Amino acid sequence: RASQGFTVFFTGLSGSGKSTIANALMVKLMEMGGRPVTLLDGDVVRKHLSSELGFSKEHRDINIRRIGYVASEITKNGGIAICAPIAPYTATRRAVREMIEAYGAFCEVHVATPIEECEKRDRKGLYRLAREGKIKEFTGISDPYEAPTAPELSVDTTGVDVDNCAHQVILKLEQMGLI
Ligand code: GGZ
Repeated sequence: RASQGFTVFFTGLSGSGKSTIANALMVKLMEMGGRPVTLLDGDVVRKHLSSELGFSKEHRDINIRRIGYVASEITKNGGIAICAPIAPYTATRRAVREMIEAYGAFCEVHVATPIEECEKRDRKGLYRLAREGKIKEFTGISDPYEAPTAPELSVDTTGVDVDNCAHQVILKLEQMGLI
């Protein structure tokens, strides 16, 4: 059904461009009107829903399941949820997919910007701190990132502007019959 709810779930390294693309996508979807759009961004969720959690595998999994639960409720009620956490573990992403597909569609988008590029940008200085050992368990440096093998879409932000990436997501959603 064209009016069913759905979730766009971005996954990728810190600094890969998830939040920026997610924001641009939110604006585009809001402009189209119709369903309400809710953005569940990584840092915002950590501030409001997961402030007690750290970055162990266990805590990351709890964080992602919380995001998945909220997104599944939004999806159930016919809305659009856009999630943008790192979500480094395949099994946890699969669990979230199953939770959401019970109520609507799930579009996983791998923001596959290579770590070299993310580290070169280092917009928040976190890669440097991770290299210096001042941040432990940092994804891609001292903690795993299991890249998705079959995402609905993969985008690389190297040398490509945000708007182009968000547009690729829009085209995919059209192709999936969701918008
Ligand atoms: C990864 C970390 C870490 C560690 C703090 N590893 O670029 P950012 O800053 O704004 O986004 C990252 C964010 C990751 O939170 P998520 O909730 O998306 O992670 S997960 O899905 O794994 O639960 C980064 C910052 O928090 N950050 N320490 N050790 N990223």
